[in-house]
Amino acid sequence: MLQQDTSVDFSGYDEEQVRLMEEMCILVDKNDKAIGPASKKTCHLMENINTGMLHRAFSVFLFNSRNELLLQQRASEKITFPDCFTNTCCSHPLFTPGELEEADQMGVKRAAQRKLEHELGIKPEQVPLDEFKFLTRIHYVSPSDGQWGEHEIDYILFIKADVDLDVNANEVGSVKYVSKEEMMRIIETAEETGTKITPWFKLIDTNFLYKWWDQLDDLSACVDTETIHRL
Ligand code: DMA
Ligand code: MN
Repeated sequence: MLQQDTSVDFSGYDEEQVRLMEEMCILVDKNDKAIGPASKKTCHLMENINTGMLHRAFSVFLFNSRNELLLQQRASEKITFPDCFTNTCCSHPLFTPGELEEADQMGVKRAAQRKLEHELGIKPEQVPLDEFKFLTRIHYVSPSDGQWGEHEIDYILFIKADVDLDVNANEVGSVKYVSKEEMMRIIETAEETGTKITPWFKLIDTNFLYKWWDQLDDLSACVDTETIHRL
């Protein structure tokens, strides 16, 4: 099952994004038990995903004090799902002691804080670790193109914070705050407007987003730390 990549032709891809493919992600089993490290490249090759390889990820949804969601459009440089619109920030906890920590989902919260700064320039003090609300986990698989794809257990983190942005153009093409009604409209009209949406964001939108959005000021009823939703 722990099949490694042999040779991958990275010609034509962005040099910085190719470098980030060397990051060490956390392989997990279907119950989200950590079973070892593997490079981001290894984890995202369809040839490995097709054998069942699965890794841990997170998706942050950041809302401002007007309850608007910060959307991002992924940069054209991204190797998976370029130019797609998605939630505020997504990535992977790394195979390090700090980001492997499972108590209170501290590992994924640390990774979220790290990537909000890397992708969007948000300073850690504007998104304190104890302000992240872990809601639940989803397990999904989705090809990106022929060679690359996702197969993840994705931790959903909500945070309410008014933040200053300094967008990293290698990661993010554009950003936009949207109200719930604007979000629904973007999704409804995506086909006619040619707006590409990431598969995980579509799944979360369809299954959970609006009921959670209605309870932003008290999310306690939305927390489900036990279930891994297979979508
Ligand atoms: C991976 O996101 C995580 C999910 C939930 C799809 P990504 O491709 O944006 O990761 P990274 O920013 O590390 O490239
Ligand atoms: Mn992934």
